[in-house]
Amino acid sequence: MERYFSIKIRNSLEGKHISGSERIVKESEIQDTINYLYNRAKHKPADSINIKINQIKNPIINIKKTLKIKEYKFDSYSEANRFAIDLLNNITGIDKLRLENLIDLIHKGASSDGSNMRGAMVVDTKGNRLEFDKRKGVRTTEIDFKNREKIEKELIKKGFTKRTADALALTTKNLHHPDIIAEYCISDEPDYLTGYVSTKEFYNRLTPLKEKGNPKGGRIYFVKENTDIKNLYEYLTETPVLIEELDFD
Ligand code: PML
Repeated sequence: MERYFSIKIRNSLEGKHISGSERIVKESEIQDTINYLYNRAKHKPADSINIKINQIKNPIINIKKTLKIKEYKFDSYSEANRFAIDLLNNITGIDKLRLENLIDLIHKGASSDGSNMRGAMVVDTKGNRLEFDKRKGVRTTEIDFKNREKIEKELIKKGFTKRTADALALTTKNLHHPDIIAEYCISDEPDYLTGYVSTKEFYNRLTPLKEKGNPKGGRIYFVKENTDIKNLYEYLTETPVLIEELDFD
């Protein structure tokens, strides 16, 4: 049986993270994948490009379909956030003021020094934050599409972006966990204004969900009360997941 490898690329400038991505591929695809990722990375203003290749040892979970994409357009980011808060209030039961405060933190830089958290906040249905480290949060990794090229082409043909592909894969993995019931996300790219609220069934893509020019961004994972946080971290950071297809009605 062919072995699978995780390939992670990380670009930084003067010690500061700029961007990164990851792939899960068969051994025979490693060389092409590295070439592809390097060719993409070399146009960025980085002074360090780090490529890490590790054999996947944990059993891979295969998910048949992504969440279903639904699109919503708004006149302003405040209107979109009100919609997001209503949706999250319905699903989590957290009161709207608490949701507003949590979302506001993401828009202002949720780490203690006002910068972006590298990972996501984790919030239970009582509105309490559960991250082990509140400056860093938790990062979902070990995730890819089985046939990424085909999926990206399909998404781009329908007017979506490569960022959509990455975000859709990541949030599909998140929502597959029985304790995660919703996710809120805005990009940390100042001019990428589309964000999303995911639920167990839908990837609700909201435009604009942030103010133009704002370099702050991040994610909130909403979880059930009494979630085993250690088990959740293990799933998000160590369990490899491959997704097979997009789900379009
Ligand atoms: C989309 O285009 O569907 C939203 C993608 C959100 C991207 C978040 C990020 O930049 O990490």
